[in-house]
Parts: sequence; structure tokens; C-alpha cells
Amino acid sequence: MSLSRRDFLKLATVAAGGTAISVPIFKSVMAMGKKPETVASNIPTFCEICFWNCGEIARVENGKVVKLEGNPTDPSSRGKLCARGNAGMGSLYDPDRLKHPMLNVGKRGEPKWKKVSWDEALGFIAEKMTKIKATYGPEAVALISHGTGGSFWKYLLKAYGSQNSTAPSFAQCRGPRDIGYTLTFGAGPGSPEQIDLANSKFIVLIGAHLGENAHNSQVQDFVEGIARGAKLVVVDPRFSTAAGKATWWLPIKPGTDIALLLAWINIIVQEKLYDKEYINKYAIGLKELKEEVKTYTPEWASKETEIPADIIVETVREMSRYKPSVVVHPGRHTAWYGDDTQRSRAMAILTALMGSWGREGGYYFPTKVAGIPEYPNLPSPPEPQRLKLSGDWPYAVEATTTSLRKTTITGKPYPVKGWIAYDCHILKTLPNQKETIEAIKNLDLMVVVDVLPYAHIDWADVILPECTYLERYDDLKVGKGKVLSVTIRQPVVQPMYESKPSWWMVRELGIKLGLEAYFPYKDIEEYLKARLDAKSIRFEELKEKGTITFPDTANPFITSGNEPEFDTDSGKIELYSKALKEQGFDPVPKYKRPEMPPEGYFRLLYGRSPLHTFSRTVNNQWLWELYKENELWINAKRAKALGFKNGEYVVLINQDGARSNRIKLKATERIREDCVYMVHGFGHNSKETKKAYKKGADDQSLITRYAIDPLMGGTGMRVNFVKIIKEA
Ligand code: MGD
Ligand code: SF4
Repeated sequence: MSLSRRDFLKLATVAAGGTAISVPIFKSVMAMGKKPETVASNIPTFCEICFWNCGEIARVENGKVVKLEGNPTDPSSRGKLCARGNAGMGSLYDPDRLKHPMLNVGKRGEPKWKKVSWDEALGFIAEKMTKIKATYGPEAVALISHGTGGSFWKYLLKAYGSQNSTAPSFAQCRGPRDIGYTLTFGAGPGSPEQIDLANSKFIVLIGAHLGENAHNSQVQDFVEGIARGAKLVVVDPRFSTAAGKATWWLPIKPGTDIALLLAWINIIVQEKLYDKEYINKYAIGLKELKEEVKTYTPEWASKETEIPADIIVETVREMSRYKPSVVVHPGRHTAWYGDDTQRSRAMAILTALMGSWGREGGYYFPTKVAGIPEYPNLPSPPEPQRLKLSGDWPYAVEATTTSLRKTTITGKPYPVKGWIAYDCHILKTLPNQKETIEAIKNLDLMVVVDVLPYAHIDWADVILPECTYLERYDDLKVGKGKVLSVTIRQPVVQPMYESKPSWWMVRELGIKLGLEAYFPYKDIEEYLKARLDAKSIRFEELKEKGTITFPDTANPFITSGNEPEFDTDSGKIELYSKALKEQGFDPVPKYKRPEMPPEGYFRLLYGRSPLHTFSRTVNNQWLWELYKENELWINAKRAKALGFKNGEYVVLINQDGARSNRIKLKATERIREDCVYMVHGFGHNSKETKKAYKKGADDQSLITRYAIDPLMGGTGMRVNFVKIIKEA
């Protein structure tokens, strides 16, 4: 398939930027004039190019997917897909895909691959898992997963006896903010975030680069909110795309956000700008908060953040004029500096003072009704014998990737001998790649379940090729936004090569492990049907519509009949947290100045492109055509002073001597002088992924240092410094 940039953009504009398209659902045979007969169908499913999981409709002609469009009835897409979603076929038809199960008959890291049957591959894994269980116990096998199919693997591990299921989406992503908000409101901000951007009158983005970080329905809401006249503050060392729409761009010194937040909070409590009725009724700790923040004046914050004091005052006074219709966006990837739970708590406290939690134009409550029941009568998994690997962090509610890695290296508190990496590029995901490799070397079993031969597969003993999301069923997507919705993923074409879906792999492996009692259904259709039956939803109807919503479940805002509940110790919003104090942490966030880059170095920042998701799309030919390699943003004045030209290739060396691939320099006024920036996910070193090979630089190869969040074990990754040298 070849597609010009113009063709692609034509396609993308229709669905991504244009109006919602209503697509009639039909299955028909169309005879088109004199042309040969075209067998065509429109089949709904949902996207997996990112975890927003937009409902979409695949146009299939003569057994080939020719177009993807948003499903108008799905709340995540509302009839539109982003550019990446439009390009989903690039993943399906990627010529570099993993095609067969393979065993490594060489060494880890220097593999020799042997093509094997599914029976042989799964038999090999079952034998190893049985041995590990007998020698070290079931907790010695762990999962690192991301993506919808991960739920099947998590279920298998539970049935096997291990609760060590980890995901980078906690310690490397949204974990800090979920804990920070839960400590304040008794609940996290949700995923999708429960923010009413479309009706907001004042929006604050703190390092959230919406638009570049393209989450479909949220971007649609953001655009609507701005079009309706919402004021926007963007706090970012870089003039992001969103900053282009901002009323105020605050180019903050990286790492000092807590100083700005505390100064804002101080002004609000001193000048009594908060929502008095709301705070009196729903919150505790205002007096203590006032005492704790009184030294954080705008003048003090100005010195830390390099934002003028009068702008700090002006922005917060304006913000309070629009309360409660204020959205302080909680962010998504929040693992920055190691103090991230406390930064998120400061953002939650600001939200509370504006009275925005549970208010129109602020945060909405997700539907409270029960979702879709689990498959009936599944046996209970065995009782866990040993603690899950959450490290020494009291708020690590999940086993974390980094404690798993550390435990695998040290063998403490118990040995870990098997990893299953599902839909997760473990080398690009976790900071400090050397530690990841050291851990893998200690394993008796390393399984990778993937669709592409990126470099991490070299460390596997077995590779299981999954079919892409357009070729498979997965579990149901149950959306708990303003209303309850359920969306189905179903194959729109048959799996190519010998690839298989996760539900099948897990069931077959489970049977080989003697766990057949946990799989009482014959196939996924029977499983899905039973779940839907329990909610009186017809399987065939869902297959045809793609999404079913339950509008009567909406009750998103506080009204006299809809009082909020706060699942905190006090049952109220906690501006001051006794629980944190008892654990030895600051009950109100405090500011600690971060380490600054030494002379000649820049702080390394990274982020997203609207045309790629992490590393997974870099080999997608359509997206590759639009954005082939990442660039290094550097302030134009600094570039000139250092003798670098816009567009030239350079190499980065970090404080520990780690060296990057070559990367193209983008000299611009749109970034501060003390930092550089690149899009995450590039710099692939596997020749097998031909398009992605050596395109751009890998930020993770330069992230040798990380700062652990003492509350929940998140890995702050913006603590590395780089110098720039000419390409040799
Ligand atoms: P990717 O790097 O895209 O994301 O980390 P990951 O989830 O690991 O790797 C995805 C892998 O899944 C690829 O190998 C791809 O080929 C494979 N894959 C794609 N589709 C499928 C499929 O359908 N089935 C299977 N089995 N495999 C598939 C993301 C993680 O990274 C997250 S959530 C965040 S927020 C962090 N972001 C981040 C960052 O911004 N900068 C740095 N330096 N590190 C980060 N780490 C975290
Ligand atoms: Fe797919 Fe884009 Fe939706 Fe993500 S936001 S699920 S890539 S259409």
C-alpha cells in the first residue's frame, strides 16, 4: 500500500478535523456499475492505537480494511478519529509484523530465532512456569502490560497464584496524580479524566500539552471550551500548541510548579477568593492550610519559577472570578521529579478551593451505576501467599514496574524468575535501560507478546505474535464517563499470518497449566455473551451497533438530590491530610528546590506528538510519512551561542555519559534557555522495524537517573541533564 501525504491528509481531515459523520451500519453486497463486484461491510470496533479506545467503524472491501471512521454513538470518538486512529490500518498491514511464534535457541540479547508451532511455544512456557512455581512459588512470575488485552494475562496470573501484575501506566504515568487526588477527594480524576472542558470558563494546563497529547473526545471538548470563550492559562517551559491558544503562557522554570501552585493557594486563602459555601460544607483543614502556605508569597514564587509576581497574582484572581467553572487539568503523564504526588495534591487543593469538583464546567462525577457484570461463576483465584511487589511506598496501590525490576535483581523479598511483557516495550518504557537488562538476565523465563519486532524482543526466550486490534476480539470496553456505555471490539478481518489474540493464547496456556476450571467458556464469543446477558444486552445488537449507552445513568454534578461522597478518612475533602502526617509525610505540600542543570548542560524534557503514541506507531508507514523522526527543541539564542544551526544533526550526552543516536536540531524561540525537548518513543535500534530504524533519538537511553516518589514509587524522569555535541 502506498499513500501520498495529500491522500492521507484528505482522509484524516474528513474524520479527525471535520464534522461527525453518521455511518449507516450495513452488511451488503454492492454491485458498482461495470466494475467487478465489491463485497463491502462496515464493522464497528474500538481503536487500540492509544488507550483512549475510541469507538470506530471499519470499512472492509473484499476482505481488506480500506478506511476507519469514528463511531458517532461512542462517547470517546463521537464520530471522529484522530490522525493516529485513521492510520490504524498501517499497523494491520505493517510488513514487519511478527508472523509466527518463535523460540530463542541462542542467548538472551544475542538471539537465534527458531520458528515453532503454537503448541510448542505455549508448551515451553507452561513447562517453565510450572517449574518456577514449584521452586519459588507462583509470585515469582510477573506481568508487565499495557493495553486492553492485558486483562486476560492478568487474569491468568491470578489464577496461577501471582498478583504481581504491573503496568507502566501507574509508576511511569498517572499513578502520582491518582494518589494525590485520592488523598484529597477520596477518588482519582478518572480515565478518561472527568473534566467538563466544553463548559469550562477557565482552564489551567500545567505541563499538560493537550492537542499534542491527542486524546480524542478531550481535545474536542477543549476546542469547544476555547471556542465558547474559556480563558486559558498554560504553564509550560515550552510554547506548546495549546499555549498558542492561551490567554497567559507562563514559561515556568522546569521543576518549580509546586512553588507556583502554593503561591496561588496562598493568595486564594489570604484574599478569601475560594468558594466559601462549598469549602464550609465539604472540606476540612482550611485553617491549617492557611498557616502552612503563608510564607509562599508571589514575590518568593517569582524568584523560584521566573514568572513575574504580578502575573501570578493576576492569573489567580482571574481564575477565582470564574469559579466553580474552572478546570485545573490533572495531567496524564505525571511522573516528573519524584515529588509528583505532592504536586498533584496541590493541584487537587486548588481545584477544591475553586469549588470545581462535582460542578458544571469543572469536574463531573462518573456514573455511579454498576457497570457490566463479570463472567458468572468463575472460580475464586487462590489466596495470595506473599505481598505483591509495591516496594516500601505506602501508597503504591499496585505492584510497580520498578519494584518488580529491583526485586528481580536483588531476589528480595523473594525471587522473581519469570516475566511476561504484554503490549509493552520494556526498554523504551522504564527509565535506566541497564537496570532492566540486568533484571532480565536473572530470569528463568522471559516472554514477549507483541505485534512488532522492536529491540526488546531480543531479550525474550519466546515470542508470541499477537494479531492486531482489527483482527481480534478483546474484553468489553465499559465507559464510565458522564453516562455508562459499553463498546465491543471484534475482528473486522481474519488474523494474518499465524498471529493469535490474547484471549486464545491465555486460555490455551491456562489449560496447559492445569487451570482449565478458570476457563469454563469455549471461546470469547461465549464469554462476552454471558457478560452482556447479565445486563440484558444482546450480543448481536452490540456487534452491529458497536456502542450502547445508558443516558438515564447521568448524574454528573452536585444538586440538592445528588450530594457528593468523599471516600477519605474524614468523609470530606482534605485540604490538610492527617493520614499523610501520620505516615511521616507533609500534610500540605511543601516546595523543595530541584537540582538545576550544571554549567554547559540542559534539562532534558520530553513529550508527545499528535501523530504518534509512545514508541508503538513509529513503524506505521502512514504516520511515519507524516512524522519520521523526532527533533531536539533548543532555544534559538542558545543554539546560536553554541554554534549550532537549525536542522543540523547533533548527539546528546547525559550527566552519566550515556550517548544518544543522532537527532535533528530545532532552534526555536518557543522554549526556555535552560532545557531541551524531544518527543518520546523514537530512536529504534532494531533493523527488523525498517521504517523506525535509527530515526531520531531515544529519550529513555538518556534517562539513566530517576527520582522515586516516596509516597507511591513513581519514577520522576525529568531529572537528567544533557550536553549537545556535533555529530562526528
Ligand atoms: P510503547 O513504547 O508504545 O508503550 O509504554 P508502552 O506501553 O511500553 O510500546 C508498546 C509496545 O506494544 C510496542 O512494542 C508495540 O509493538 C506493542 N504493541 C502495539 N500494539 C500491540 C498489540 O495490539 N498487541 C501487543 N501484544 N503488542 C502491541 C508506555 C508508558 O511509557 C507510559 S503509559 C507512559 S505515560 C510513560 N511515558 C514515557 C515518556 O513520556 N517518556 C519516557 N522517557 N518514558 C515513558 N515511559 C512510560
Ligand atoms: Fe485511536 Fe486517536 Fe482515539 Fe487514541 S485518540 S483511541 S489513537 S482515535
